[in-house]
Amino acid sequence: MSLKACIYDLDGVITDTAKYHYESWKWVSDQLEYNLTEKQNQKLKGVGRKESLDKILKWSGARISEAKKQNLLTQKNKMYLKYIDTMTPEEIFPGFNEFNKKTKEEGIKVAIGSSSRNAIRIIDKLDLVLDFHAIVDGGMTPNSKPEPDIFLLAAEKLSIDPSECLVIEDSQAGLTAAKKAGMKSILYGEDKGLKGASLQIDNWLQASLEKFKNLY
Ligand code: B16
Ligand code: MG
Repeated sequence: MSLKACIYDLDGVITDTAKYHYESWKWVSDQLEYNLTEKQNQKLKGVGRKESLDKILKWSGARISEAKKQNLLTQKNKMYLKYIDTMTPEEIFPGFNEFNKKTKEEGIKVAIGSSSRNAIRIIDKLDLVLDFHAIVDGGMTPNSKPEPDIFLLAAEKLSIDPSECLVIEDSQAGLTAAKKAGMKSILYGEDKGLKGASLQIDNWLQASLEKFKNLY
C-alpha cells in the first residue's frame, strides 16, 4: 500500500473563510436575539449550512418556522458571498501551492473535498480551478461531513481506493468523515483538541510529503 491521493478540505486548510462565516452567522444570531461566540463558531467548522443553522437554533433555544429558516439561510449565504467575492489568490495559505505542485510531480493525485456549496466559487476566486484532479463540494452528495460521502466520492472520481487516500482537515466533522471513509487524516491547524488524525501540522510551510508517505 502507498499514498496515492491527497484530498484537501477547503475552508480552513487552503484558505481562511471561517471569519466570513462567523460575521454572517453572527448576523443570523442577532436576528434570533442570540449572541454567537467565536468558540461556538469553531464548532460549525466543516458542518453544512443547514446543519449549522440547526445548531445555532438549538443553542439559542429559538423556535422558528420552516419558511423563516429558509429565509435566514438565504440571507446568510448572500452576506457570505459578498465577502467571498472580495477574495484573491493572496488569501491562499503560504506554502500550499508549493506543496500541491510537489505532490503532483510525485504522481500523487490531488482533490478537494469540501462541505461548502460555495467551494467552486471560492476556488475560482483563488485562481485554483485547474490545480486539482477532482473537486467535490457539499452539493454533490446526499450527506455532508461528518458522514463519509464527500471523501468517498472524491476517491471514486480519482479512481483510487479509499485506503490509499490521505485527508487534510481542520475540523472534527472532517476528521470523523475521513475515518468513516476508511482514510487516514492530517489535522491542519493548532486545534490540538481534535481527535482521529495520524499527524498534525500547524501550517503548509511545515508539511513534509515524506512524512505523509511514511504513514502507508
Ligand atoms: P456553505 P469545508 C465548510 O467547508 C465550512 O467549514 C463550514 O463552516 C460551512 O458551514 C460549510 O462548509 C458549508 O458552507 O454555506 O458555503 O455551503 O471546511 O468543508 O471546506
Ligand atoms: Mg474546513
